[in-house]
Amino acid sequence: MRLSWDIFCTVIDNFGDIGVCWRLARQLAQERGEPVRLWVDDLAALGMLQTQLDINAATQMRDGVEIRHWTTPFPTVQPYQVVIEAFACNPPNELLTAMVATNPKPVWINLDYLSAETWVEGCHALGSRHPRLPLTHHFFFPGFTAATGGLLREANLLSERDTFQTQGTVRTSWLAKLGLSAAEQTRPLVSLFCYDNPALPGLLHHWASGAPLCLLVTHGKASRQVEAWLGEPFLPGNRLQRSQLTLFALPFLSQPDYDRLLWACDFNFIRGEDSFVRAQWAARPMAWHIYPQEEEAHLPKLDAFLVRYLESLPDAQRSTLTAFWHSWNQYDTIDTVAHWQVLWSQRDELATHSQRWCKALAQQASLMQQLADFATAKFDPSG
Ligand code: TRH
Repeated sequence: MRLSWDIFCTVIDNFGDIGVCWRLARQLAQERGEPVRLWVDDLAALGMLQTQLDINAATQMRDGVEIRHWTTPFPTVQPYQVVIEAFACNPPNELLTAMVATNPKPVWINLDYLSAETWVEGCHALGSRHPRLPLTHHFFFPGFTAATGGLLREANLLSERDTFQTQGTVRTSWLAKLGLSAAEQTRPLVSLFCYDNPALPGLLHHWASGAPLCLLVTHGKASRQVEAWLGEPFLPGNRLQRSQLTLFALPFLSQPDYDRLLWACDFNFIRGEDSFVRAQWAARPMAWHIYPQEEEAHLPKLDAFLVRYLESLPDAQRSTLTAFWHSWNQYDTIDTVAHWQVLWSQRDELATHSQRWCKALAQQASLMQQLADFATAKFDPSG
């Protein structure tokens, strides 16, 4: 069935909310060829991901998606057949009123945050009646198991990654465009995307005093921390050397180029939600800096993922990765380096594991496909 989609996104902070929404919107438009309107309250944040965006335009088409600035009061529009509110952002009342008046009624879905916790399976796809209006909204949870909504994955993502990773010249020329010399490309490459992390200086110091390594530092919080450690300007395009450690300051990359960065590196530090998923599709070892929440509510979420992710590994590697992820997320300035050393000595086994994990995840239908199947099943053409 052909559908049309309204996606609502408020930008809380960082790039994760809009990163997920923009990726989903593009995939729906490009792979299903269906009308998609993306309503976002902060066009500047989307402008970081889509550099051609006119951040002053109320309406514009980009990559097959109609991008609308979500303003108050909300304009009069006819709702599309599926209304997705990302991360419980509350669609405007004017739209809800229009949904009530629309026949057949749109399918209303709350796309939630990603979590590996087991309760997610019990809540995925449940409906909840609006307290006043004759509308039901459905909770849709991304996840890692068949009882969840799966993960965003474009149809050609893994074949493009394979070409990049196996045909040496594709990777080589992409890294050369980034500014890496042929010699630098042969060194272990590590990408860094993280929140403020007091454990980072110790790692930088360790890398500088160890074997050659190239650190590709993403623009923003990561590059600012590296700059503070270096004690000199570290601006996009800069390359600085500290003993054996080469540090590259990256510009903010497009989402497709950020994927290539993950595919190119031997190890990826990632954070939040979207880069965390993309690192799993990169099939390379990774360390996740989970989005910190009050009262450490994020730590059980971290462990829930570790349990699933490491289930098939022997005890030794399981405890290696767990120890490093814990120390990285608990800002342990003493043990992080020691745990890294053990982890790095097991990087080949961890690389094999990342590939196995990625293959297993790819058996699931993508989040977009599952959303489309769900919306089709819920849409009642008779009203
Ligand atoms: O930016 P984040 O920290 O987003 C977070 C999380 O999503 C968190 O769960 C949420 O509650 C909070 O936002 C509000 O990390 P995340 O999720 O990885 O999103 C980053 C996006 O930015 C992702 O789509 C990848 C993209 N990106 C680029 O396109 N280019 C880049 O150079 C970099 C570093 C990232």
